[in-house]
Amino acid sequence: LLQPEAVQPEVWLLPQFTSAAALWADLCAVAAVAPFRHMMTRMGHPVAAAMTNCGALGWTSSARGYAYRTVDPETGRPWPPIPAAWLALAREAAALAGYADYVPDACLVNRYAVGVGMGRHNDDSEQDFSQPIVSVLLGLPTRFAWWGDRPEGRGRDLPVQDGDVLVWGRSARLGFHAVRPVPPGRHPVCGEFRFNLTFRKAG
Ligand code: MD3
Ligand code: FE
Repeated sequence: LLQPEAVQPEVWLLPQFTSAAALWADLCAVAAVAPFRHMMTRMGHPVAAAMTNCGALGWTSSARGYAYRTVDPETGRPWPPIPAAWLALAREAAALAGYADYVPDACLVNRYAVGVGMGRHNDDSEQDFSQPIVSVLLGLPTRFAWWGDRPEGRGRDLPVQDGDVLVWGRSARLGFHAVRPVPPGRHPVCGEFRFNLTFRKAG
């Protein structure tokens, strides 16, 4: 359990806490029920990362804006449940970072092809900012960028790789962050992709 120097207090990195190999079967099962798709932004552009969800609530974006939904708008069915092993992993990581009895109700699964990243933003669509976000990094390595409360300048980079887990909350919960474009490569399990599982208490 580390607090990387590049980022602010209340950001915890658990290097090599899991692996894509350990979570891959569950990832395929989730994607079989709720396929990856490129959601639309309010501005009418497709989001570069492909996304799906599991859990009671799923994060969605459309021309009408962002929303957590109980039903997958693509299939008309509820999102699949969070796999038991994923929930245990997220709860264990949160506990190590000082959050007892973390109960996420949403898991956003992002899939990035080589060259794809995510622009600067903060995660503010949730109801309860007292609960942390747990992020599980799978597949190709990349760099996260972190600004904290003030989104100015280029931000500071944090290299991340398969199996790393990041927990952030409290004073860091509304911090601005981004994902740098994924460098070319091939991961033995994920191929030419990186995946990110983001656990939240959304409702
Ligand atoms: C915390 N997802 O879905 S967490 C998101 O790679 C999102 O898909 C990221 O941002 C992804 O809203 C993973 C974002 C993140 C990035 C850098 C950080 C959190 C950070 C740096 C320090 C602390
Ligand atoms: Fe985010």
